Amino acid sequence: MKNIDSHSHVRGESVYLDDIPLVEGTLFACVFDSPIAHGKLIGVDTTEAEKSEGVHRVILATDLIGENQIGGIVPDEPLLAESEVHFQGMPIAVVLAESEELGRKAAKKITAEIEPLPIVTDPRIAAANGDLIVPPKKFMLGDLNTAFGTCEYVFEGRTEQNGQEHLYIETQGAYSVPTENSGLRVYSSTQGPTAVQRAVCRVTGLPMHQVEIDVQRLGGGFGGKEDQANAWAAICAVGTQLTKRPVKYALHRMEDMRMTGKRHPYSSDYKIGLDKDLKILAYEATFYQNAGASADLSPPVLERTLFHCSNSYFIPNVTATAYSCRTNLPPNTAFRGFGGPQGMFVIESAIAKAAEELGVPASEIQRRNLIDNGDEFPYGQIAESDAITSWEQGDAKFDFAALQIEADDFNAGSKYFKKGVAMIPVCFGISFTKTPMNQAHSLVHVYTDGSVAVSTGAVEMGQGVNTKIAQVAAKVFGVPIEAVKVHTTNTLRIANTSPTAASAAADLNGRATQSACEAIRNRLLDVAVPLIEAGTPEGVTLTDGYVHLHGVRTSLDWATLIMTAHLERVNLSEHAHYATPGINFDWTIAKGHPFAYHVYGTAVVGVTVDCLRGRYEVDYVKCCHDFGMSMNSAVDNGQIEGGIVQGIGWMTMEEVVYDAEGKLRSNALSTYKVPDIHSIPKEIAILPLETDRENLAVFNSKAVGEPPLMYGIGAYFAIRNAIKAFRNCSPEIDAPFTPEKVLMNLYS
Ligand code: MTE
Ligand code: LUZ
Ligand code: MOS
Repeated sequence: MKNIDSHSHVRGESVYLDDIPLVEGTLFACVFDSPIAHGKLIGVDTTEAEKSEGVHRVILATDLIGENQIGGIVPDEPLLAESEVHFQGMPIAVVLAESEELGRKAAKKITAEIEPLPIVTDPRIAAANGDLIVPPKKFMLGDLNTAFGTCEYVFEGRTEQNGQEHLYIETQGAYSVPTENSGLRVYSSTQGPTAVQRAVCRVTGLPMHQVEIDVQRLGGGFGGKEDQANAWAAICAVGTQLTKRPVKYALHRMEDMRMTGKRHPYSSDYKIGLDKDLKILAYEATFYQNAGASADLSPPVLERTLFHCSNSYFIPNVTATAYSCRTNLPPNTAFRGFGGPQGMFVIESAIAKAAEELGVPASEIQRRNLIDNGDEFPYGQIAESDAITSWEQGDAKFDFAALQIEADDFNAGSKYFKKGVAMIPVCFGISFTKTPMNQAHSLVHVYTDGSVAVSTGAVEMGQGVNTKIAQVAAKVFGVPIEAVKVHTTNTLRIANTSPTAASAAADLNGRATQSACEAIRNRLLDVAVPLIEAGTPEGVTLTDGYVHLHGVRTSLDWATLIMTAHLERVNLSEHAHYATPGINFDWTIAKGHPFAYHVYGTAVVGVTVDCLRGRYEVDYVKCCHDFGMSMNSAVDNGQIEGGIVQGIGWMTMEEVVYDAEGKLRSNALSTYKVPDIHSIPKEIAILPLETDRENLAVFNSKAVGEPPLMYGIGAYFAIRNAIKAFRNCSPEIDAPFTPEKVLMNLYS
């Protein structure tokens, strides 16, 4: 089944924030942001801006009626700078003008007097200065020190990983409209309507019942709108509160790139110990996360780095320590994988290094250490593992050894083009690691014509969650998908939402929808029983728009059943709640069972490097991926393809560059290169892993949003292997592998 949005997308009829018709009197906001990464804010001069054509008013921190604070986890993030600026791009003032253009013109006329303070952009320097966002976090399993003593081989090293710009096609934005008695309706391009509602309430001082947040869909979020949509909605809301007029702000691309945070760069140390059979006995990792100037979501991102520090491997003795380091960069934030990819990259680096030193293929070490059923993760959860099955089924289908031989043969006959192959197993935990976030609601109405309206807390951002939710309702009611409409995500219909994140939106909101629909269905079956003279509901089902008895279609159709139920005064609406059972985590001992389940997979990545130019192509990514039982393979395969390409982009060509002054140099699409149609893998092959294990996913269809991104890590090591095929060397592990870096490694 196709994504239900396909038709309106290709016709340009899908509604995004910028398509919402404007109310008369709308003002347009534009932010004046800090030109300096760190300093004391002495004064802001807005006189010229206020005199500028079309300007209605300029807002400063001192104008706020509520609190000047939007930090969701740690209260360390003012909406508008008050006494200090912490990063280039930090909002200082907001111009409200009669048009977008006039607002931007006026914002340029604002000046700020800032007394410079020292700028730190390196997380290790921040850590050395003791400038941490939260106290360090640690995971421990077994006894590391004793274990290292028993190892045959021990290797140590350091890795660097850079950030990643989300580059959602739709930039950040919001539109705030006054409602009666000082209320607000805010349209926001957010993954977290409730997060936006909280931020708006905090800065305006309004109670949450006065503020409605509405989200139709996003032109992509990728984690960048889990928390960082809040500021723009808060700015619009403050504007409306102070002027009683609607206020809109849709960021330009360069504003968005400059002012918003990205994936966290990490600098990490590792130490890995193996026995003579290449079993990893001990692993120590220390992660320095570059958090940026305020906490944002850095603490849970840091935690997920620890949760995934051993990727798909069982290692009996692990100590992993993670530091969230405060620097003068825009606050870094959620990005597909949420710190997991960063943790996995380091263990993969350690394995690559060990393999290189020992002169064995990395795949030998990878294969021998895959986590098995009953093994323990460093955080105490016991694995129900498909790591080995995904490797074996992938091998049976794609023949990993043959792919390596093919590359070796090619390399033997080619001087300036070299092929590299790398394996990348992936294991990703599904659930918010903060247990209370794993809950959702669904509101289902069946109207008297038989059509069905569903509202949930899930936000559609291209990942197809609305399609899956419509499928759930259509399946439970036995009606065609066209009979179901999934409505906007709205805080008046669905309260206290968790953000659409952690790949869990379809699971949480889908299961809430399933139980709402089942409650209505059970009432409908009671209505149907006497009509079809069934005696009991036993054997009565709803399928294909008809009531069936023991699988045989009766003459009672869906529309008649609904009308009859209504006339009998049976409730045709339901509001259901779902909370993932059986999960918990205790940070005082750093142990628990945080994940409903894990998603497993194994990919093989092949690349060809042009050793004269440093350029490369990804020839293929072939994966055996654990979907559980996919409820929509078109949507799920799309997620795999998109995730892989995004992961490869992060590992290869995408390069976020800040200079020593904390200024973003890669601040536009001319200086920040993302994969395009020419640089995507020539082949992506997806083999569904066949298992029939029960899990907590909706209809056993496992979460798919984030895990495939990590297959992209294979591209990094495949390129590294190709370089090593050209020249006997040991390239530093410093991602991304841009063509420039490849060229340097080929010749220096
Ligand atoms: N796919 C598209 N097209 N656009 C997106 O913004 N976000 C990803 C993933 N796939 C994203 C996407 C991220 S970061 C997450 S957490 C999941 O979708 C969220 O949606 P889900 O929980 O419904 O999988
Ligand atoms: N967001 C979050 C996430 O708040 N908690 C998580 O565990 C998480 N995991 C992945 C992506 N976003
Ligand atoms: Mo995704 S990083 O959980 O929004």
